[in-house]
Amino acid sequence: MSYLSDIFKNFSARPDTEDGVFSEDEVRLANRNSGILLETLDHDITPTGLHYLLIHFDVPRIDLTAHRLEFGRGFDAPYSLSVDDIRSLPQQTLPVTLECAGNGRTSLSPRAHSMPWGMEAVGTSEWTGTPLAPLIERAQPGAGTIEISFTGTDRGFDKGVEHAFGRSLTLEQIASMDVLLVHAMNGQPLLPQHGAPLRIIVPGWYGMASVKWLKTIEALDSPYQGFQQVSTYRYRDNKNDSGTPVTSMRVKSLMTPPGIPDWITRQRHLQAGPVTVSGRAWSGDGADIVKVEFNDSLGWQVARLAPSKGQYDWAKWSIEWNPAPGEYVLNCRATDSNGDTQPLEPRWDASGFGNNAVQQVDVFVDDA
Ligand SMILES: Nc1nc2c(c(=O)[nH]1)N[C@H]1C(S)=C(S)[C@@H](COP(=O)(O)O)O[C@H]1N2
Ligand SMILES: [Mo]
Repeated sequence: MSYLSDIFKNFSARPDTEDGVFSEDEVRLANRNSGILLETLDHDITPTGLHYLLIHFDVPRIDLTAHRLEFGRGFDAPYSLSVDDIRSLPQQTLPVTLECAGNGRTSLSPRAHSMPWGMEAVGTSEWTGTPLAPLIERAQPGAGTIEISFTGTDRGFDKGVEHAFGRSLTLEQIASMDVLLVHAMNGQPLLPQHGAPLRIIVPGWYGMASVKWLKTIEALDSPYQGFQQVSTYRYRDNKNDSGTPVTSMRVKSLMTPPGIPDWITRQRHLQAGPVTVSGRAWSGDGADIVKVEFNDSLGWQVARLAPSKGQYDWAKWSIEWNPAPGEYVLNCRATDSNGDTQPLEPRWDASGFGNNAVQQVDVFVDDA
């Protein structure tokens, strides 16, 4: 390692946590990675430009016609496919809700020094592509294969370690989770920021598994050692913990904040009288949402639930609310078919992953 590389690695060292005011690093990340606007939660399918973004390094510049997906090392029958080849395979379109594992990070104290998500890192798209499992079978994973790795075109440094963004899944996970190799989002070719020309979608898992700008698929006979799996996406009580892997999305719900906002604080204002409050609820592992409750600080009430379009996308909930003038803190809380319910308080995590605590919306209600 050269002298200059060592200096770079020290320079790129970062504090583990932050409290209070946002650091320059966090503000810079927030300007690059946008979240959904909560007032647009009502769309079953999030309009493409409103889908959240999480890009660790740079959006790579890829020649879309020359790009080939390689089924390489570890396969007995390696081959490669162009985007057109993939378009000519059997096609499937799946509505899938994606959420970033770091969503809700800023409500932890202290918070991890990373992308400062409030609660907006979620969205639902109709993803079109071809099922991944048959393509892997065709490449014939070598004897002793235990995992398949997925590597993107993007490279960068994290904690001084240079790597390409990558993740792995077991063969069983690929088959049982309907993993799709996709080239289109909401009927249009993938946009550069969402992984053009190819990505995978891993329904039910937090977004980090859905590798964008996919370039290489390999068959491994020992556990994958990629940085984003071994060193990043793990639940930990402290940074020295080896932790447990971050996988499926925890049960969660959000509401469209009712009324009209204050420009800067986003606090809500509305007039007394009946109003419909609505929002979304989702969970991982294909679990269904079985209940959503709403609380205007006077007690929990069960909301109406409309079924989702598919197995892996969010459900819509709604409830009539008829507030008297006053100041309210509104909450919503979902329960899934595994019997898991959102906690009232976040559980702390060293990296700020998996915070599914209930949302709080401050509302001021005036005389009609
Ligand atoms: N190659 C690559 N894939 C990636 C990422 C990345 O930085 N590089 N970010 C991951 C994370 S953490 C999330 S939450 C999702 C976000 O997908 P989106 O930006 O299309 O919403 O992409 C995942 N796939
Ligand atoms: Mo993420």
